Amino acid sequence: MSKEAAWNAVLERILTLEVVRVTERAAVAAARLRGRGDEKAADQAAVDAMRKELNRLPIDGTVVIGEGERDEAPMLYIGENVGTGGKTKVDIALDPLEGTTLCAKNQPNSLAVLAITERGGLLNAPDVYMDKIAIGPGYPDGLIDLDASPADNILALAKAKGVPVNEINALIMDRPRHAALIEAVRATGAAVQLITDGDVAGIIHTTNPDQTGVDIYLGIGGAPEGVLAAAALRCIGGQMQGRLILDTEEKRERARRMGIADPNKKYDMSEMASGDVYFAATGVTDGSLLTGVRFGRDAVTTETLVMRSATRTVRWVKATHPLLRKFESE
Ligand code: VTB
Ligand code: MG
Ligand code: MG
Repeated sequence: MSKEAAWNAVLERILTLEVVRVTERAAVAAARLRGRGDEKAADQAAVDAMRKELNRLPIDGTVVIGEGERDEAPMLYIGENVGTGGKTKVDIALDPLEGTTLCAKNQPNSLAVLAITERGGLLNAPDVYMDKIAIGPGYPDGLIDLDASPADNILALAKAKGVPVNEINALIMDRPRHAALIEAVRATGAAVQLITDGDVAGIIHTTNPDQTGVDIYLGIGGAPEGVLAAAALRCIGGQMQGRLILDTEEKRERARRMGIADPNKKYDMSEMASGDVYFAATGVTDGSLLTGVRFGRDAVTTETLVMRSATRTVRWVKATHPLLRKFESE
């Protein structure tokens, strides 16, 4: 093995823990502003913190899913270069505070989220809506399909799981745009669990139904969040499809500029996130998968889910941070 290849092999392993620092720091920053009713302040704190820590990573990184275009987002904008540089050229998808409203109201499942993969490995999605469907691992390929009816998907899932349909629980965001979808799922006999926000967490929940009670995710949410969720599922396993909702000429034009030729394309998980994907999510508020940040007398504790697709290793990193100052320093 050449020296460079050997270093890259080491780096690949180190990166798993390095990414944890990034989401931990963003989560702690946001958590300090939990429950204050100020989405913007919490989001900004998470963005600042994530950026500082990202810029310490020994990578030549480009943000491809970020906080928006350069003119509308001063930091972590799409195209921003992060890291200390070097030969490890990667693309990054991030959401320093996924579920800003959840954080502002101190409700479950807001997360600090980051995904890293090789250059070109992430769908460069514009910030529009995406229609999504996802299930966890252990089912035959192609069991669910975005173009099948909700009833067909639910019935196929119940059959494959070997349970009556009324034991299937579908997670859907509570939005007027989902009225027909919710009705169609309920008509099968399945249960619908409504969430106000946070479909990255929602989709990850499908990967562990015994713990979360969620069998399937359906519905329309943010496209950036869709790419992040696909990156997570690439690591844990599961199935996901998404389709951008490009319902105006302006959106189609924005998508074209980002390299999307077919506005109606149905993307599967690997078309949204390919290569060796690293994914980390730290809980900001408590959730069914991750405990949120705790501010104790002598230490801050965090819980992070970190995974790598090449090895399929899934780690839960519970960290105690006695040195509170480290989160304030440059
Ligand atoms: C979606 C969803 C996110 O915000 O972007 C949602 O993907 C916004 O949806 O997880 P609406 O425009 O319908 O409010 C989240 O729930 C939180 O960022
Ligand atoms: Mg955000
Ligand atoms: Mg978000």
